[in-house]
Amino acid sequence: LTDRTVLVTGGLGFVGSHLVDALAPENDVRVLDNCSTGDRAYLHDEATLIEGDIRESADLRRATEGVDLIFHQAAVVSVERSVDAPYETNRTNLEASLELLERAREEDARIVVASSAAVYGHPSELPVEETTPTEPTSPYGVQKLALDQYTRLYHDLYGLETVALRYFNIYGPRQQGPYSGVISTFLEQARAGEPITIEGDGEQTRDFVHVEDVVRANVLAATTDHVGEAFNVGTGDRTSIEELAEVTREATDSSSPITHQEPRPGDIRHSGADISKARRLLGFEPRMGLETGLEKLVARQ
Ligand code: UD2
Repeated sequence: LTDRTVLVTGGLGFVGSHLVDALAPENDVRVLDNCSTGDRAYLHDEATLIEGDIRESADLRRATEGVDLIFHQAAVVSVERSVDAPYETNRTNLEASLELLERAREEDARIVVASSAAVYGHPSELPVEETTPTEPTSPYGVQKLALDQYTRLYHDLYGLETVALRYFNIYGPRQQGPYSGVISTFLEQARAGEPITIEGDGEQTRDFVHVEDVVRANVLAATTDHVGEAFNVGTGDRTSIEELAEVTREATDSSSPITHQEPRPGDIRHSGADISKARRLLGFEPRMGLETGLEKLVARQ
């Protein structure tokens, strides 16, 4: 991908900042971020920061003027937060996102949006295909599903080049904060010698995908002919939370005890992607297995 005028919303965040790092050397990259959970230190020195909020029309307009490609990564990325505040999180995750789709339509820009495995809720089959019924169990999942469907609709109704990427459980450097995902939580606990807190019996499973693989999926989505589509972005492998706790303890040489707490209300039991569609149509192939990914993560901090 070269010589494009690109907007990355949430470009100071976990996925967004890695995406900006990949694009900034060869493209004209703008970042729209409200610096709430993102970090200015992650801004690539060839990228331009527009400090603003996707919920503000004027900020959206400023950020999208003249762009030909948009990666929409800004969101309130938390299932729990959405359960506490469905209306407030909807403003960002759906309403502002819909306005961004409108702006993409005005600019005739391709838009790649971050959807989520949360759209499937408790999946009715495993691994999950894109055609598996969607029945989210949280406001977050409903918001992402509506965005995902609007993304397709903007292609079908208006001919806009759109792609939705249904992220499974992403991990990697720069994932931080109270809602940051189990891998970064376990790593922090193991390093601090504090108990590693498994919620429930630990037999629940997830498909953990490294952020570098997610970045590559986004770049492929930016050039694919298969627009108006949604793709699962995972690895196809599932790991239990119990196993994750043990592997993390070993990788960090930690003596932290592994403890069990109450399960998370409404927690999804098993989640795993069938990535054949992304393989076939995008040419997506995950490169980083969980053990290598964890070792890299441990080594760099
Ligand atoms: C959901 C989505 C994911 C992404 C994310 C955004 C699914 C299957 N996944 O992730 O795609 O959108 O939301 O937030 O819907 N856990 C512990 N101990 C801890 C922390 C977590 O045992 O200290 C467990 C937790 O109960 C769950 C698993 O680890 O069973 C994963 O939790 P998570 O918060 O990392 O992500 P998850 O699956 O809710």
